[in-house]
Amino acid sequence: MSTERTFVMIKPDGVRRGLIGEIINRFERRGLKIVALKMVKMDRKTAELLYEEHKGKSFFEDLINYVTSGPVVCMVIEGEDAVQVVRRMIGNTDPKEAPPGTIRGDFALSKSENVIHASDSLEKAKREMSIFFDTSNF
Ligand code: FUP
Repeated sequence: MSTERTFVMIKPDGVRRGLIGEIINRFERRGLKIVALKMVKMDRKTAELLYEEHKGKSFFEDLINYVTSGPVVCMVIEGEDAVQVVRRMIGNTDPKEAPPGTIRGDFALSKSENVIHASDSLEKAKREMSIFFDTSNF
C-alpha cells in the first residue's frame, strides 16, 4: 500500500446533469482527499492531448467534440492506492457493464458519454494532472 495521487475529470454530461457534488461527496466519504480542483472549458488542443492514445480510433472525433461541449471539473485525488481505488469507484468504461454502486453504474448508460474520467495508472495520472495543474505547486 502506498499513498498515491490520481487525476479525475467530471465530464460535460456530469456537470450539465448537476452531479458535481454527488461525485465529490463519494470520494470524500470514502476517505480520499481532494488536493486540487478546478472547472475548465477545454479547447480542442487540450482535449486531443488528454486523449492522445485514442487518436485514429473511430470514436476519436466524437470523443473530442463531447469533452469540449461544456465545462469539465478536474481534480487531483490523494489516498492509499488512489489510482486503483478510484478506478473501481467509477466502474467500467461501458456503464452497462459497471456494477450498481459505482459512479458509472449509478449515473450513466452510454459508453461514449459516461460522466467521469479517472487515470488508469500512476504514470497516466502524472501525465494527465500536469495537463491541467501546475504540479510544481504540489
Ligand atoms: P476509460 O479509461 O474508462 O475512460 O476508458 P478509455 O480510456 O478506454 O476511453 C476513454 C473515453 O473514450 C471513454 F470514456 C469514452 C470514449 N470511448 C468511446 O466513446 N467508445 C469506445 O468504444 C471506447 C471509449
